Amino acid sequence: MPFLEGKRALIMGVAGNRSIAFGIARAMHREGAKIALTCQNERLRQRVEPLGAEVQASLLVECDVGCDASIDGAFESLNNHWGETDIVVHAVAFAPRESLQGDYLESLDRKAHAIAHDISAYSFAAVAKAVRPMMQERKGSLLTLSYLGAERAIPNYNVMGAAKASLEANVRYMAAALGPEGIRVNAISAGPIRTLAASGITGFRSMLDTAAATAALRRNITIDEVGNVAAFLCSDLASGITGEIVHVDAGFGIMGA
Ligand code: NAD
Ligand code: 0WE
Repeated sequence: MPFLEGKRALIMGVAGNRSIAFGIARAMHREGAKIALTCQNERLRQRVEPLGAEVQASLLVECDVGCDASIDGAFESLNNHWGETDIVVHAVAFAPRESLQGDYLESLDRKAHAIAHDISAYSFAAVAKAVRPMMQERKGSLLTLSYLGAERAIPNYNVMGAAKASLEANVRYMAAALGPEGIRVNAISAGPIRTLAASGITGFRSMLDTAAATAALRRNITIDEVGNVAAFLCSDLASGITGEIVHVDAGFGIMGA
């Protein structure tokens, strides 16, 4: 019995077939959810359209979360499309590339800090605000993606670590604010995966190798493993879980050395 039958899920952050958001869309589709997607811009739309077809997405709308009007426009489209919504997945992050390498303080500036927090943390709460009226009486569920760099100082992750810490605090405050309406808010803290966002990060290959060598399960994780946990967390099977950060990292984060 598929466990997301009758649920409507909006998934934000598909950029290609390796995107974590795409793994989540596939798992949710398999479990019977109806899927709508957002992509960042016109340019990505071409790449995302065929992926949308794979998960029978009934809507693909552009949404740049750095822009209030774009968020409003996307959720207006969603409201016109199917109105009430059960699930929103936020799989979006960005910091200027120069800030993701070298000494934290050397590469830090006010603008990079603001952008990282705006796109990677604030946007999750902004999206929650936009979808809130569409989730009334629907036992809604919101999910975002974090990384261990929120909790530990990971070389080169730099300002994204601060932004992910903010994102995880947002999960708790949002869960507290939306709990009385029956809306749950959680995050998956995923281990490293080679996606578009990871390509071009200096030393990513060796990071993957180290993670695989150290993790309790002695391997890395896949977008499908993240997708399965995401589908569970956004389903009624997880009705008692909110404000939680679930690690899907093959047991890397629990190791002491
Ligand atoms: P990805 O490149 O496939 O996805 C990142 C998405 O963010 C893209 O779709 C991109 O278009 C979108 N985005 C960036 N700026 C945006 C904006 N202004 N408006 C709208 N969308 C915007 O990479 P991914 O690894 O699948 O990343 C998804 C999430 O998973 C991110 O939050 C990332 O931090 C998180 N994460 C990734 C890893 C990893 O190792 N890949 C590990 C843990 C967590
Ligand atoms: O959250 C992320 C990466 C998010 C990301 C990626 C980019 C690359 C392109 C944010 N902004 C940008 N900006 C760009 O211009 N991850 C969890 C993957 C990741 O990124 C790292 C990692 C890991 C893991 C960067 C340094 C060290 C480790």
